[in-house]
Amino acid sequence: MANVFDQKLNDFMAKIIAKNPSEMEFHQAVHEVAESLIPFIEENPKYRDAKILERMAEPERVIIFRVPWLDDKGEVQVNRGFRIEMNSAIGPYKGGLRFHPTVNLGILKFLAFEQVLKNSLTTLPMGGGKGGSDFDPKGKSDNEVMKFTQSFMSELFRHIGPDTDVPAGDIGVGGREIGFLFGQYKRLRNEFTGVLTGKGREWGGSLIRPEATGYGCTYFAEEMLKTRNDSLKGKVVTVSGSGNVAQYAVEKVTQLGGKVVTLSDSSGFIYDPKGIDADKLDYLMNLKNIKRGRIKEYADKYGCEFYEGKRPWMIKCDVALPCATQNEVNEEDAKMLVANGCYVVSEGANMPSTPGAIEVYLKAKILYGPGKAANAGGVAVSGLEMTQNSMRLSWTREEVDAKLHQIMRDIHETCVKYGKDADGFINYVNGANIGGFVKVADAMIAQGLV
Ligand code: NDP
Ligand code: 2IT
Repeated sequence: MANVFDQKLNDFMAKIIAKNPSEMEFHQAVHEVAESLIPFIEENPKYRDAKILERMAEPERVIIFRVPWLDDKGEVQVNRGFRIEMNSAIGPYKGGLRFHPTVNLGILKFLAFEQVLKNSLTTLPMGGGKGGSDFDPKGKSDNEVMKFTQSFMSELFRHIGPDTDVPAGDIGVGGREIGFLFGQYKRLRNEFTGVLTGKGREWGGSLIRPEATGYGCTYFAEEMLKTRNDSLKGKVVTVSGSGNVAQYAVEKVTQLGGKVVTLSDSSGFIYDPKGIDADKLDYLMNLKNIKRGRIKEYADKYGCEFYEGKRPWMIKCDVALPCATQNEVNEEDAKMLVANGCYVVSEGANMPSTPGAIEVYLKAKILYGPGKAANAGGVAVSGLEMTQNSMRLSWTREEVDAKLHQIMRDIHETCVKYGKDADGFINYVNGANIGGFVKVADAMIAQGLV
């Protein structure tokens, strides 16, 4: 039987690759999902006959546009802007904007494809989308970031809206950028609406949205540990990245009694064996969010080791939380993690593990929570921000955090429901892919050929 599925997977992927040449990350994301789904679809032929997987791999709409702007020297700069409107079967397109020099069509299509399943897993009514630009915010002044962002929104505004498409942040897009984007949208449309999430709390933002992805990823790790009557208390945790997701993962792990010993950025990682406590986290937040400095400065300040150009997976740990970017854990790294005793991987980033790394986790039967389940807390609280905007009221921190925690428990339940193997091992990859797929697929069938 396995051979029949392999053949179908190969045929399906050959078409995806031919149709989307050189979009490697998109191929990778689709392959991982198709591998889980093809056996399920064969058992449920209504999905096969309606060609749901083929339809889901084709964006509903792709918008690509020019973003010209003037830098501080008065020189003209030109970037490229994108918005992938992937799937609106269960709600308006929803997903972040990424500003990073590596951004291209294939990366945004992988992110948008994953977003559709992730948003479905949250239990909230959100379709999937993603966008961004090859603009590099690093080394730019606030004025340059504002100029670029205003130009970006001057085109994007005609494609989005609170009931159509609701962007948010991702790599390189945080509170500052969302503020500039919102201001420009409001100016162009002359309306104050919940068109973006991750807004400031004085102007329609939800409490806990900044914390949500990191907290959610940690709650998901805790839920996985519970299945083995275990918890984060006393665990040594390695975290990569030092941006929004990493910062709040550190905070929540520490609150739950774990000890985080690493952080990284694109220049290398720091190893602080004593643990990153609340005071050190305050320093880090100021360094990264205000000063916009490099992680090495943490090592200089606290007298610990900085490993230039390296990733933290060589450090012995119980739990690893990759919170930086795609493909940051390769097969070698995964082997090193497992050999050093790591038995929990909960992904704050999107697709941080390569297919080879995932194979290592599954073979070793460790607790592995893939990004579309483990990092869904961010978009879940974005969904809660949309709800609060529609009601024109705001919930307290405690209310939002309780809802986030419950959503992460529900996502875990869904993964168990669809991912439990005959021997009791929970394959969260299958669980998240199938669990996310069913609701979207049923909605697509109900809505006819659209
Ligand atoms: P930030 O921009 O706040 O931080 C990104 C961090 O990752 C920085 O430390 C950055 O280092 C590092 N990083 C980025 N690109 C690379 C690279 N190519 N190689 C090495 N390090 C890199 O982004 P977020 O924290 O918001 O996002 C991190 C991950 O989490 C991404 O995969 C994102 O898609 C995912 N995610 C984010 C959500 C959110 O709500 N923000 C929700 C769900 C997932 P440097 O500064 O040196 O570039
Ligand atoms: O990848 C993601 O889920 C995000 N960057 C958050 C998207 C959102 O709409 O909050």
